[in-house]
Parts: sequence; C-alpha cells; structure tokens
Amino acid sequence: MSNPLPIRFLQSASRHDQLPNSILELAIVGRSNVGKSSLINALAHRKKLAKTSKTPGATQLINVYEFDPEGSGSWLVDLPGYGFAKAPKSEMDRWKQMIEEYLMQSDTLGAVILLIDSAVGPTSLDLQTIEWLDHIDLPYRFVATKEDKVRPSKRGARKNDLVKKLGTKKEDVLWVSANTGTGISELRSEIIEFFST
Ligand SMILES: Nc1nc2c(ncn2[C@@H]2O[C@H](COP(=O)(O)OP(=O)(O)OP(=O)(O)O)[C@@H](O)[C@H]2O)c(=O)[nH]1
Ligand SMILES: [Mg+2]
Repeated sequence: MSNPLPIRFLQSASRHDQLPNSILELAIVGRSNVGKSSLINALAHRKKLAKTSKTPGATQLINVYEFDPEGSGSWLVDLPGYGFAKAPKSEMDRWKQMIEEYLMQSDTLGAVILLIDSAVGPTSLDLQTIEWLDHIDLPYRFVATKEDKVRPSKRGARKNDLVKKLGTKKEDVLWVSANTGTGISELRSEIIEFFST
C-alpha cells in the first residue's frame, strides 16, 4: 500500500462562489451511493473524513479537501451524487443546479474522477453525465467502484461489458474497492501526479 493522501477537510459550500480561490481542483463525480465519499476516505486512509451512508444522499454539499500544506490550494472535491433511481425530481434538480454550476464555473477545475458502480453501471444517467462532460469539454477519468461486490468468476465478463458500454478501452477504466483496497494505490499515484504537473 502507498502512503495515504495528505488531505484535510477545508470547507463545505452550496455554491462555488462561496469558496476561496484554489490553484487546482479535482472533483469526484458520480451517482448517489456509488462510493464517492468512501473513496475519499480510502485515499486518505481515514474512516470518517467524509461522511458516508448506505442511504443515497449522504453528501449534500460541495465538500473541499485540501492537500498539505495548509493553503496549498490543491483541492480534492467531494460532490453530492446525481439521481438515484428512486430520487424525487426535486433532488435531481438540486444536483443539477449545484453540481452543474460548480463544474461549469470553476476555472481551476482541471479534471473529474467519474465513478461508475462496477456491479451496476453504467446507468443511463452515467451516460448522460459523460455526454455532458464531453459537451463542456471537461476531462475525466473513469473509476469503477465496489469491485469487491462483483464475484471474482464474473469480473472478467463484467469488465468487458462495462468497458463496451462506456465505449472506451480497458486501460481507461481503473477498478477500485474502498473495502479491500484494490486500485487505491494506483489512484493515489495518479492523483499525486495530477497535482504535480
Ligand atoms: N462493498 C463495497 N461497498 C462500498 C464500497 N464503497 C462504498 N461502499 C458502500 O456504498 C454506500 C455508499 O457509499 P458513499 O461513499 O456514502 O457513496 P456516495 O457516492 O458518497 O453517496 P452520496 O453522498 O449519497 O452521493 C455505503 O454503504 C458504503 O459503505 C466498496 O468499495 N465496496
Ligand atoms: Mg457522498
């Protein structure tokens, strides 16, 4: 295992313009319950840095985690998730407003880590999000979460299926598990590299 990401909670906000200036941001985007906050905890090797829950909608605000040292301006940003199948329309609208605004308005947002549930995805909302990210020309990295939930005997087929549905190449999807630690070291290295270039 590699070293945990040296990040600490900086601030929550409902709008981008409530946040101080940053140098460079990397945001974690994905369906509600896909494992965004759990991934932040796994990356930082902390249990309760970001709030997680079995029930979709755990993260309700834009939550900023800053890399050491204090004031570095390098941010890893945890966002509320977009519509769960049963989410009421009001929740979808809230996501749209808060997240789309943030993703479009931050000049220092360099890229997005787009999480897809490896057992479930991609859903039609995931595909819509991809189209939208393409549309606003924001680079993203696919990360498939909860790899431990796919039975080892099914992983090969599931991986092929997911890659095909995303219309991408095998090497463009990183498989991770916040529970077992699969892929976490690799993702840490990619994130460190992102902030050092
Ligand atoms: N088995 C397994 N469960 C996971 C993994 N990552 C997250 N979970 C579980 O999935 C549920 C949702 O995790 P969160 O991290 O809160 O998901 P989120 O994407 O932040 O959700 P919102 O904040 O609602 O958008 C929790 O019950 C987690 O314990 C994983 O790698 N494996
Ligand atoms: Mg969350």
